[in-house]
Amino acid sequence: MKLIHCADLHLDSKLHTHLDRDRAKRRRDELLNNFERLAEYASRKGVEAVLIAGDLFDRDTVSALAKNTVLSVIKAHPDIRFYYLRGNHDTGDCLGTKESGSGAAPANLFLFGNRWKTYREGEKGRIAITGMELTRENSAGAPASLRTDPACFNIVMLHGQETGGRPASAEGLPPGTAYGRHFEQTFSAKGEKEEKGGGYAGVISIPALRGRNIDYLALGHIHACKKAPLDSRGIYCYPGCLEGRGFDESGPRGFAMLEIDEDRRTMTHRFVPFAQRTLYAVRADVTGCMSTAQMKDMAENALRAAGCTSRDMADVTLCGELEVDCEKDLGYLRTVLESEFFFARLRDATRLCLNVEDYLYDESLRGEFVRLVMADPSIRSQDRTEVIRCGFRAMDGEELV
Ligand SMILES: [Mn+2]
Repeated sequence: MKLIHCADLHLDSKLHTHLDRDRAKRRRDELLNNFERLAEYASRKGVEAVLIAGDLFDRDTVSALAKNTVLSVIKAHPDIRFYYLRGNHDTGDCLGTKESGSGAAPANLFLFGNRWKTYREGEKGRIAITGMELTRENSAGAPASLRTDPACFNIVMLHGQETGGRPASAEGLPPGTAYGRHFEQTFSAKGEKEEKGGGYAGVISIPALRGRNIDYLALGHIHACKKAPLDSRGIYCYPGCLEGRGFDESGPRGFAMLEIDEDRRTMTHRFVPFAQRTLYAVRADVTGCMSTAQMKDMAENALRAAGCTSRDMADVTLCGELEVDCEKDLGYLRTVLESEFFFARLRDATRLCLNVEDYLYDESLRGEFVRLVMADPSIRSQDRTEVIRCGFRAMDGEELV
């Protein structure tokens, strides 16, 4: 039996941080459309169940468009069961299925509550999907109250921050996937956002979930993909968000595809990149470049090497050392990159270098200027390179930027 495990779709995110109004709306629509694409992909591949491990929506008040679209996608795929466990961002009745008069939830939508609930899947009913929505009250006691049948293939769904787990294994993850130190950084950046945007984010103790017959712990909350061993029987996985929203979510994004053999209680598990646009944060070393044109080549090469295409979003930081008399126009470079990608951001972290010896015996105006600046006690030594750069620009008739 094939299943998809996704999480953190954050539908209806505002997305105003980097994007202007029109592009933010377009990205919001793309995020929503992803859910439709996901269901169609599932249908095409013969997937029978889709696990949504929380934060399907970015907040409790969901637009009518998002709510209606999600419900109609679920109804349009009656052959797929959708298991939706809410996270810390979508704690309310986001789909409105509990309101009176709004019609019952679709028959193929299965929800969870603040106590463990188990659904049976598979031809023989031997795949058990168990989940609990964590709250301040139930979080600590959740592992101890979990009951599983050791004869089943046990999937357990939870949304929250893991503690006490092992480092991620690189196996099965796409190149560039964050784990280890970078992964932690990704989370702490995200953690701050969760504080502002979401409600209580549960804590999931990995050690407390060992030895509980779990074959697959399907988690949500951390936006970078992570897969690691749980115990001798099972693994745990955060599939990451389905589509990156900010540059702290750069790199491939998607979901986990599971194929379970019910009789043998075995599983294959792989990451499927699925984002419509990917965010790429690259550093381009422009050491030795003497012109904007050369820096543009370096920036484009760095983006191309990372896999960035014109559909994607680029964040370029120029780094390295530049000669003080090089020609560098960030405004032009930014305009070029903006025209090449859906979104581009450019930052300058280069350092200027100046070889005074090159000018010691230079009989030009530049040589005389360098010698004057170097000998002037009123100019602080750390400002000299910048003063010389400005002087050179003035001599070339360029604007002083
Ligand atoms: Mn969350």
